[in-house]
Amino acid sequence: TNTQTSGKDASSKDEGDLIVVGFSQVGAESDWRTANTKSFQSTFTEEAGYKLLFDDAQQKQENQIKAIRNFIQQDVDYIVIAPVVETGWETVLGEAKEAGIPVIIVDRMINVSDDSLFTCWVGSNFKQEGYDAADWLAEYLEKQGRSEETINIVTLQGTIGSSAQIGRTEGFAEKMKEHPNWVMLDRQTGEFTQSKGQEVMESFLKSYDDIDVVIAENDNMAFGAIDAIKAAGKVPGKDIIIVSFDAVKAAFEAMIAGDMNVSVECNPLHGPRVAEIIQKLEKGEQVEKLQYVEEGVYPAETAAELINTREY
Ligand code: GZL
Repeated sequence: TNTQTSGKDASSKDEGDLIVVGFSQVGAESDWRTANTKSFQSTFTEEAGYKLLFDDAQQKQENQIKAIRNFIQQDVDYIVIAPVVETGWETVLGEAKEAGIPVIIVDRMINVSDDSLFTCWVGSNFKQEGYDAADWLAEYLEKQGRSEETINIVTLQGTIGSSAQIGRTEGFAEKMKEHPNWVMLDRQTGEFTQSKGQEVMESFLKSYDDIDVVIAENDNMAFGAIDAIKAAGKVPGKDIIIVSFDAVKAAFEAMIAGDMNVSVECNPLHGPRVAEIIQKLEKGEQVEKLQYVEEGVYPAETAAELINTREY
């Protein structure tokens, strides 16, 4: 009879049976990113049959490329990438293809000429999020009887060249054409971080004394803007409307406090979605190339009732 020689109980897997997943994560710049990382770490466990190799690139593409090369060296079974920006991936993805390692893109998108360089992508429709933010603002101003008034807007952009920044900026800009009374005073990147968001908002407040709306392309930059607005003696959520993206728990707290007016959801819980894709690929099944997740818009009046339903 073949007795269990490894000393492990029958349920635990030998190293060899685990599916090895190399995950190149953007960084740890925001609450959204933290939730996204937790989603992967809680999904790709040994109990579930995986070995997760995790790399935090500190928002630098060259670190992501190094990590991907490392995963290729280790001959992982799958490479998952949350790309910090859309361009500059052809070479390293060509190396992964050469090595016969499937690549799954998650969250932001990549811009490549040859889409055989990745198996599939799962993430958000960032342009739609930009549209949703503009539509919410139009409705809010209408309710305030300010549809014809000149509305001065500034935008705290995300990391320039990331799909989230491109989509949100372009989506909002397209909708602005429907509102000739809306003026975009300035747009500058706050790198999706709270500290940079505060710094840029401080400079906007010094340059413009009549800002009506801040579009913050993520909640952490909105939190920084809120602090800067308070420090300037103005009331966020009232003197200056705060429109944000991500809808993380702290955004619901800010809306309950009256500091933020709306947050457009961007769902970070991609771990289970990527695991489902890998399980299909393991069985040799086809997977859809582009997989968009559903999202909502959360205005302040919904915050109190919804905050306890939020997972992140
Ligand atoms: C969006 C994601 C963005 C979030 C930011 O899917 O790429 O990156 O909106 C995060 O909070 O930094």
